[in-house]
Amino acid sequence: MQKLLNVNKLREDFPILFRKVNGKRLVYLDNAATTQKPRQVISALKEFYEQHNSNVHRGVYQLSEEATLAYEASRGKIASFVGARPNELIFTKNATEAINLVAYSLTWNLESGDEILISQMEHHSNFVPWQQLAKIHGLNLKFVKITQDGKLDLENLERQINKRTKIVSLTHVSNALGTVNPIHEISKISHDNGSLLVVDAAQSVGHMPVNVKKLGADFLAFSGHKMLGPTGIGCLYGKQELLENMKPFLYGGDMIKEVKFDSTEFNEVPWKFEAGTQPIAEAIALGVAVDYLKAVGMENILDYEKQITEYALEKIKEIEGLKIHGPFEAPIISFNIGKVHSHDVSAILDSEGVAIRGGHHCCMPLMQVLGISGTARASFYLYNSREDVDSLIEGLEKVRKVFS
Ligand code: C6P
Repeated sequence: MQKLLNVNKLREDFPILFRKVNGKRLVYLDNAATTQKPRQVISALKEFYEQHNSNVHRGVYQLSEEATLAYEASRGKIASFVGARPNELIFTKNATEAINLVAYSLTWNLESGDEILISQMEHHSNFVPWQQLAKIHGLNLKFVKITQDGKLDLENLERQINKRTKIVSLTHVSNALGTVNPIHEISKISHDNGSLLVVDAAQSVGHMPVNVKKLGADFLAFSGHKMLGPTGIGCLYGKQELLENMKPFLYGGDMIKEVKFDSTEFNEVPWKFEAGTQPIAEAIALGVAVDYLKAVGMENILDYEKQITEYALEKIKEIEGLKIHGPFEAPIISFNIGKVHSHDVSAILDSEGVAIRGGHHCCMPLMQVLGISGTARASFYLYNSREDVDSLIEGLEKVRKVFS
């Protein structure tokens, strides 16, 4: 059941939205970089350290048992949020580490000349690991082209995929263009070809209903801090049978069953991939962020973000000399105003209390394809109001005047 979001009520949960920046009301529009945290998540961190702080899976005493229960319960909640089983969800530091984990573990078995297919729109986190591992293992890294309107060129994907393509790794939502890629369709193409599909879901899990089974992902990576959770915690979903056959990424404590002088038996999944003390409080608080998102409803969030993005697009298009990049399929608007550098756009907006990101957005190869050095980017979330959009537009008018 879809319902209208009461944004003003929601905003009360986010203390930071009530501070001032440069004497102005904070208008936070850099949600693709990281989202703000509700009181509930902040309280969960505080409560863990004040009431339950201890290590997990190790202590045979009450505090440690409480921490272990909360940590594993959070894993269960987050797994179910993306349609996975608890043992298919590995806690990592962030989406970047999740992609590195899968890249290191999968490329180990590949042979020289095998191919990996990514795209021109990938974030460096889903680009550099494959590029570097391809060099180490003698693999061929290929790039799906983008179309003029900033979408993934599916015909080009079908032309490039072949029997040597062992891995296809693509972003679900582009952080620089706001494109939503048709992962379900890509999953069919990949699997028909015998390739594994890795999905970078850093920009999707907090913004729309995501179900790994429905998408047909073999692996899916995301970051807690982009979905109301704390920094320092992310997740990798992997199909159980695939995870079971993969080598661990990091070695050390907690990922073992038995260690002898000359050999080690590894723990079961997911713990086989969680070496050393994990960010326990952060993992628990991410579970609280998931509770929050579920209570609001992912369909409602998606619907609201569409409304606020459309409202912003209508207004932003009226600004003289403004060029938008991308197909506006996600709550991300990437643009340039004439020849004004995106950092200048950001700095002037900042003087008005409006926080946006300028630059290459960790997508330098994409910027090369677009023939630009960067863009200014406004990205929205469930707590952004129409008033926030109006402040952005007023700030952009100021930019235009300063540089005219
Ligand atoms: N994008 C942005 O401002 P980490 O840093 O590991 O939490 O997330 C990496 C990452 C991976 N994939 C995509 C599509 C992303 O957008 C990001 C992070 C931020 O766009 C920081 S560069």
